Amino acid sequence: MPSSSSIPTPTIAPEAVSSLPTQADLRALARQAGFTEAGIVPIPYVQTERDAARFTEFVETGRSATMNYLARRNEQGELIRSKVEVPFPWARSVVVCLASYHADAPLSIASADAAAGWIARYAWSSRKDPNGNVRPSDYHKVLLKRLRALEASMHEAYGEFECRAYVDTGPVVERSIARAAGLGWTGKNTCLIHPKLGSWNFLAVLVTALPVAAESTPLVVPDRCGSCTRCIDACPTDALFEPYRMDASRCIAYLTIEHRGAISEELLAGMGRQILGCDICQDVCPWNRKAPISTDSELAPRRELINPSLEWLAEMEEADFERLFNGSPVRRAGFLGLRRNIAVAMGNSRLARFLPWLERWSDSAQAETVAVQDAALWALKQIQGSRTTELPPEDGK
Ligand code: B12
Ligand code: SF4
Ligand code: SF4
Repeated sequence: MPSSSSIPTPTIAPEAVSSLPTQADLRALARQAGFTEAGIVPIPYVQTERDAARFTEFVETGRSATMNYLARRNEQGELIRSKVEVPFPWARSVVVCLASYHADAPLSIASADAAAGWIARYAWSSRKDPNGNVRPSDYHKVLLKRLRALEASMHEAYGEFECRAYVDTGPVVERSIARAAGLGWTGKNTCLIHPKLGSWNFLAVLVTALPVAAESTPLVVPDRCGSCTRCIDACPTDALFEPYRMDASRCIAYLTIEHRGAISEELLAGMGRQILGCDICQDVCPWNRKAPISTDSELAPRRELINPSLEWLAEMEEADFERLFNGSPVRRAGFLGLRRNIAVAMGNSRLARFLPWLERWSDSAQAETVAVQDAALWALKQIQGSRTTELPPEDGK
């Protein structure tokens, strides 16, 4: 199994674990399966109802934007994701696993070439294939494979039990459960922050019908944000409109990855150079400063995706996009979604060298979608507007 952090991995033989899972047993089994950290939480947990209320508020106030899967209800009208018990009435515990993807690479907030875009850190991942070639990797696949290995070792240790494995896509609010499992606190930026590993971590869960050993209730990590408000102050689109609360419809991660179609003009300037996802509220977080660098060989950064040149990305045709991003989280934005985002970043760069692409994409005969065309027209205005202000007045005064 790939090692995923500098913390030494304890080994454990399945026959050595107790008859019901304890925190220590599960942590050891999860680390053997390749995770950085893990915890197990009984279902329901102490703050189940409070978290359900928070999730309900998020959806009912429209903050889930067009992510309709978050707002799905069952026949009784309950929000399916509000509590683990709603989709899984048989659940007695959730094993929450964490995998660090922190890379030794610049932050998005560091100074960079104005002609470079930003792809969020989580999407840089790669692995080497058996021939030593670097291939894009996607945490969904990588971690699901590890969850399956963990599930198998748990069956060996505890016998047969109902179990579901999810990375991101299951009907559960992973960060709530991770917090309840003692893996960190919810930061004011809404991310799960582990006291040693920071927030550059993926989450993966196993919902199980196994009760947790009575003496092994997780210790919840207290909130350590204190009086800090760096993430809120740094968010360029005011998506973090209050501590711990996000309006996803304003979040650049949502706009660049999940949102289809044109982006509201009001938000375009704030998007800056982010072309896929956004790392700003984590880059400014002091808890990420000392986070150890991950050595996970299946989540290794692809250097060409760090501060990528917008020109390089703009030259890409759909076949190139497929070749570069097949098997990568970048693919979720889609070729034309990424192109729309590139046009916005070009506009925000104010660089005249991007005019040829923007002119082509803004031409209705050549633009492939209204979203790309709209973004290109807006970007042209930004560049042309800033050039006009740079010119001396015509009468020479
Ligand atoms: C939808 C979604 C998004 C949406 C909405 C994000 C959001 N804040 O809800 C968008 C597209 C914007 C997004 C962005 C990102 N995402 Co996302 N996303 C999800 C997904 C699929 C569901 C999240 C969800 O249910 N949100 C609903 C809200 C209510 O949940 P929440 O914000 O976690 O709410 C908690 C707190 O805000 C808090 N809370 C709410 N109200 C209040 C009020 C008070 C007073 C207090 C104290 C607390 C509090 O309690 C809630 C429960 O714990 C999860 C995977 C999953 N199945 O859980 C991944 C997930 C959350 N995303 C993840 C990642 C990596 C990202 C990005 C970093 C990617 C990027 N770089 O672009 C950004 C981070 C942006 C950010 N600051 O959150 C990771 C997070 C890992 C971590 N360490 O936190 C997850 C867990 C995926 C995974 N399997 O690893 N994401
Ligand atoms: S990811 Fe970016 S846009 Fe979203 S809340 Fe954080 S700083 Fe704001
Ligand atoms: S930047 Fe500050 S307020 Fe925001 S999550 Fe980090 S510690 Fe908390």
